[in-house]
Amino acid sequence: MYTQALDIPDADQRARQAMAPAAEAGEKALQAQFDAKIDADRRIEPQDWMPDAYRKTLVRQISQHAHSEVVGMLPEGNWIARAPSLKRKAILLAKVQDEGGHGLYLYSAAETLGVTRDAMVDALHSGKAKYSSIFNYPTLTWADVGTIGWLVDGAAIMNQVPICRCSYGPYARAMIRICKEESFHQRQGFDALMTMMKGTPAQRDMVQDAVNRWWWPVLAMFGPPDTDSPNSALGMRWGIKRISNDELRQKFVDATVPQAKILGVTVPDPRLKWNEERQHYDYGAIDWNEFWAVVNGNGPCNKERLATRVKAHADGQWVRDAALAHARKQQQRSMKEAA
Ligand code: BYC
Repeated sequence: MYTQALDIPDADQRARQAMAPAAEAGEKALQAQFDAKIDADRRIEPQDWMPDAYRKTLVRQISQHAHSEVVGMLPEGNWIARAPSLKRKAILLAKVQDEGGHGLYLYSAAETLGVTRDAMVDALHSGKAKYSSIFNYPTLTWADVGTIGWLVDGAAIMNQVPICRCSYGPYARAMIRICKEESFHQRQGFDALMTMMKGTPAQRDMVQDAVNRWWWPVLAMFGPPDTDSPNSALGMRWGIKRISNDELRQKFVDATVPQAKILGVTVPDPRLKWNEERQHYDYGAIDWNEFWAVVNGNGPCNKERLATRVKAHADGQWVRDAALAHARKQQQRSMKEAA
């Protein structure tokens, strides 16, 4: 489950073997050009030369991100048939469909780096690839659906808006549309919870219970503390990551606590307190043992999520086969017409 070093073609290595010394000088020049572009905050595009480690880091992050969107459809998808009204059902259907779309843009962005979609999907299904820890928690009541929108999508926006300025063009462009849709997702979650908070005591309890269960996993979702984040230094140097895990977590807490007050829910952290000196909220300790257990496949729903995903892929095989057969027929027909 642990590392996600996908076997993408090492084009630079092959080229080096063929033309050793001359190529080395050429590569130094290419590296200098690449560094200058990064320093000038210009975009790297698929046709540009890039160091192999930059390519691999992007494939790792973008494919994990794509998997998170696709697996992220499952916890909420469970509630489509049980939504409390036609309006809520239509909203939830649209949201889950959006997440599928995000996965597709992101797989496409990763494909521009030379990895195939089949390889990425295989890595997810075999348990080799990571996806966000947050989707391994259960959705026990309707309030969980609203809480995912409010907190999980709220966290996603905080993390993803800076990626719109990522140095890799296709990833940055995909993120612009994704972030617009995430804003709608966050708003619909807040709205669903607000409606419940204006309802019966039982509905309010349900919201509080969901917030109690999701708060800490959402804080952990931003990734390990900066001091334990092995990928941050290069991610920052290359302009892939613009704001650190801890800074984003702090921004999220600062933005979300006032929203909790408006909603009328309590944040389940006795150590949460405004710090006048720092001009930020202080918050309690995150359980990093739980986070790593979940990332390592031992969360409450990891096995169920992966099994559901694998089954959905296998069940859809006939659709992919039919689409390919149709495309082949169309191609043959147009070749006949052209002959
Ligand atoms: N879960 O060195 P670090 C969404 C891994 S979609 C699992 O800080 P990096 C949504 C990390 O991969 C949410 N693993 O890494 C969708 C690394 O392992 P590897 C997904 C995690 O890359 C549908 C190791 O821990 N968002 O919100 O610098 C509905 C060390 O971490 C997690 C994205 O993917 C985690 N939470 O920073 C609703 C955004 N955190 O790969 C909502 C794009 C860390 O070395 N990704 N790890 O084996 C990123 O911004 C960054 O990749 C991260 C991690 C901040 C997640």
